[in-house]
Amino acid sequence: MLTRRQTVAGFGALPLVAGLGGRAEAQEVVKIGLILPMTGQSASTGRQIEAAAKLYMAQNGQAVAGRRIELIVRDDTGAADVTRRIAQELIVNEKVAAIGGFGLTPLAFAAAPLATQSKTPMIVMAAATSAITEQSPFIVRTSFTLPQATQPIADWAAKNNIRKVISLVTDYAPGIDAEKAFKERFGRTGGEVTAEVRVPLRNPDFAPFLQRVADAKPDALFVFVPSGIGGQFVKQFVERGLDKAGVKLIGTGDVTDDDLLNDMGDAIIGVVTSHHYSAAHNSSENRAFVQAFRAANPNMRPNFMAVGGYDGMHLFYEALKKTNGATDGQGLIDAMKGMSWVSPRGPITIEARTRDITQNVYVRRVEKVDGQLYNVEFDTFEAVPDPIKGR
Ligand code: VNL
Repeated sequence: MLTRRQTVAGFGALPLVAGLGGRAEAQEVVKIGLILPMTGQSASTGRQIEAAAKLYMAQNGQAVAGRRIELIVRDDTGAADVTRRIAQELIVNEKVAAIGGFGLTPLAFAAAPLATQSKTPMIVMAAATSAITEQSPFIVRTSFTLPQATQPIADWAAKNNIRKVISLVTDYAPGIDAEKAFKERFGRTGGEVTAEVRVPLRNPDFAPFLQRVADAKPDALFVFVPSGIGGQFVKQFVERGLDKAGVKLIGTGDVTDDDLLNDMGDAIIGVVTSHHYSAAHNSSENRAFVQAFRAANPNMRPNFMAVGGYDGMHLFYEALKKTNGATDGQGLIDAMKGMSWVSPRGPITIEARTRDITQNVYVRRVEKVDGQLYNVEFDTFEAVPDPIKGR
């Protein structure tokens, strides 16, 4: 079933082996290197993406366009200098066809110049500051952007009699993106952000900030904290009695991350957030994804990081099919531009101009379903591009 071009690209370099040994040995290896925080504060992001990437390969096979895909996973511990060193090593020594992962914005920024210099496609599967894709023409993104995820919750708040809001975000680029997007969008509808609070990324203590919120008694608290931190935040929110004081908690779905949600306790029920993925998303694609993910990883529920990793692998596989197995960086990136498919999260597109993702953003409420806490979607904003860069 091979086309002539696949035959040339896949087997041409090893004619003797192909002649003697048959298919398996004849397949030239194509490597993709994932750089992820597997330890440290953001370790759950690394675990989720690795599990999803491996699931994708188990389901779709290791052979693409006559080439054998090899996945390399390296731990950057969440430190940008380590990300940069690993990216260099993977590109120069391992000769990977693409790098992927990038658990936090500063880590994506650290690797971007290397992607440009070496013309290596860089698939951002987690980090979500809008400006990331502008750091290199070789960057594509399968996660989301904070402004994209934030606007729907601002609209929901305005429609639900929320007038005065305090925003509380983690003090780095995606938090600033969320803070600005919420204020701008909520302001358009006559709502008011009465205070903007920023907490440190490393080892945050929310208590002093939450005390300020308790004293000010806004209608709602808008929050962005990165994946992995939501549990600590919610615990302190409840300890301060804010859930009972009538301050509604709203935010992007990072705070009610599926990886942690079920351990947050019933105090989290009723919290409304907007995001691009929930493990409870009601589609046949998602039910199959969640079931397979759980079968391969007992005691783990896929979160939005997992779906970013799964789709990132799909993008790489499909691009390699389009190039008939050719791995030059420009060819692969061009193949990725404009690609659309149905992900477990719903329909998505990698915009050709921005290389960023357009996707549905859902408004969800935490509910108990069969004794488990889930983000249950009840409204959909369809095909939302990153609002800063547009289509
Ligand atoms: C980022 C954005 C990281 C959203 C996250 O979790 C997140 C980032 C680690 O761009 O650093 O949920």
